[in-house]
Amino acid sequence: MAFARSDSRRTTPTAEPVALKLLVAGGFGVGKTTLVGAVSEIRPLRTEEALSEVGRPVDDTEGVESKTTTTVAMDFGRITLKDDLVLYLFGTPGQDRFWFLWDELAQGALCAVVLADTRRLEDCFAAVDYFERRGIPFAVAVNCFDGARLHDPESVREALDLDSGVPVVLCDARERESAKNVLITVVEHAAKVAESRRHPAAT
Ligand SMILES: Nc1nc2c(ncn2[C@@H]2O[C@H](COP(=O)(O)OP(=O)(O)O)[C@@H](O)[C@H]2O)c(=O)[nH]1
Ligand SMILES: [Mg+2]
Repeated sequence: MAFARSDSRRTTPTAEPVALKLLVAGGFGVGKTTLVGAVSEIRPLRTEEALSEVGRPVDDTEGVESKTTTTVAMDFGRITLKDDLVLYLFGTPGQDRFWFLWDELAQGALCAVVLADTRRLEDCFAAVDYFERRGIPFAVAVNCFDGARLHDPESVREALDLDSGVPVVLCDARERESAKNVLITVVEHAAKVAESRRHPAAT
């Protein structure tokens, strides 16, 4: 599991925080970069590149027409959830042609957030499938874009054919508190999953 202390030789239980790695995944233009930027305490490292004319036919911007940059490698941010818990956020690249980066990014990840846009729900199928297959605990966060028809979490769960234990929450990726709430939800879920894996009989 992904946790590390800055000095593992330290024996006294001082306030060295546990650092966890969390992935933020989902389709192109769903709000991954926005979410990482909204919660990060450090200036998020972004590797955005202007959408090139070459990429235009494959980068489907329908519904996000104002989007002029795209993440080619990843977003990176950090948030202290509690004094003793720091999350390192890695936004995955949303386009299929960057799939080769996912396995590298997923190394050591405790859990993941799959961002979904109900106008293009199918865009997150691949991410859901990826985390299910690898047994990485995840939550689905529906980014409620203005004008998007509001769906209740249960219908999203049904449409994505999610296990009943997978949290589905609504969020606004631009709002720090909303985005933070998503992160807390998924970390708590991951803790529950880890616990049930340690004690399978108890669940
Ligand atoms: N109205 C609205 N726009 C959003 C929201 N989240 C993201 N956006 C916009 O949608 C576009 C795509 O977001 P971005 O974070 O770059 O998507 P990414 O490709 O998943 O990283 C950007 O222009 C954002 O400003 C939201 O909750 N509401
Ligand atoms: Mg992005």
